[in-house]
Amino acid sequence: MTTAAAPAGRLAARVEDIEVFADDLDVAHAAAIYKEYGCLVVRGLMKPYLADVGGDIEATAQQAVALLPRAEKITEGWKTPDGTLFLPAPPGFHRDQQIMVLAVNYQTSAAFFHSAFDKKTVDIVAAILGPDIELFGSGQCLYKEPVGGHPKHLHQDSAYFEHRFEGPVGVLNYAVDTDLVNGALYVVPGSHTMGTLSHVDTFSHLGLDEDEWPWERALPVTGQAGDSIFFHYRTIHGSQENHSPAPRPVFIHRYRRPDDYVTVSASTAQNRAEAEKRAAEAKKSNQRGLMVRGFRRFTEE
Ligand SMILES: O=C(O)CCC(=O)C(=O)O
Repeated sequence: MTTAAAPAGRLAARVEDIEVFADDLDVAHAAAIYKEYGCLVVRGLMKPYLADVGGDIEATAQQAVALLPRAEKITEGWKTPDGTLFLPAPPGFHRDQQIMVLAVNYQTSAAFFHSAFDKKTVDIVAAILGPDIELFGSGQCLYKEPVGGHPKHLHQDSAYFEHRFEGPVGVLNYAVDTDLVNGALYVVPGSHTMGTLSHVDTFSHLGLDEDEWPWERALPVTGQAGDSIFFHYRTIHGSQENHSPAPRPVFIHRYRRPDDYVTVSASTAQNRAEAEKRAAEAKKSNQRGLMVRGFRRFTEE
């Protein structure tokens, strides 16, 4: 449903317009929604993996907190030896630092890796990107701690990793029931066609100017544990603080064409500006991800 009355960069979509159900999946219809809106909700897609992935997430959270005394300061916050990224904690929190990106990934969790090969998930991605698909990155787990856990301001992933071609399809999966209190994902349907917008430095790294992109321009997607949200890497998205008494983790897979590659990689406005100057030097050859479907043909660079 597209209406002329929609504000710029936003199709007048309701959640029902971008939603399908894993139990009754029409792959072509799901891909058509994604192509029109730059986002797609698939209810129940990751349910089969929840118990195992959730167990690894909680074990990793405990491990990361135990490693906090050994954390080193980095540009984005603090990093513990297991690779977990911490930010300053909200006021009144019982620690000085809170978890942001938890070190659960394909190197640490077989359950997480296994879920990346989910047939229905890869079928949808293949209908979007084509028959040959590689993983981009090692999977990611964003973990909002209880009672104020970090917001992730509205942003486009392309601000962090600009690509040569179509860019990755992100699949963000709710590991717990997620609502407006504990940090539902907001998306801006239709914003994937806007190109990469200028981002500024925020508490949660690169983000859009809040005056220009207030939360009211985005559509919140509440859901149950196991629901998945597909989004184009230029689709504007973000999530607010977790004000519930329990953690709010999500786990994310990213898929791309096997010939696609990062041309600009950044986490701050300054390092983005510097990386843009080197974009033409980027090559595929040192960025080969693991194949989840199809075949990588040899190409000369
Ligand atoms: O935890 C979240 O909801 C934020 C995820 C996100 O914005 C991202 O991965 O780019």
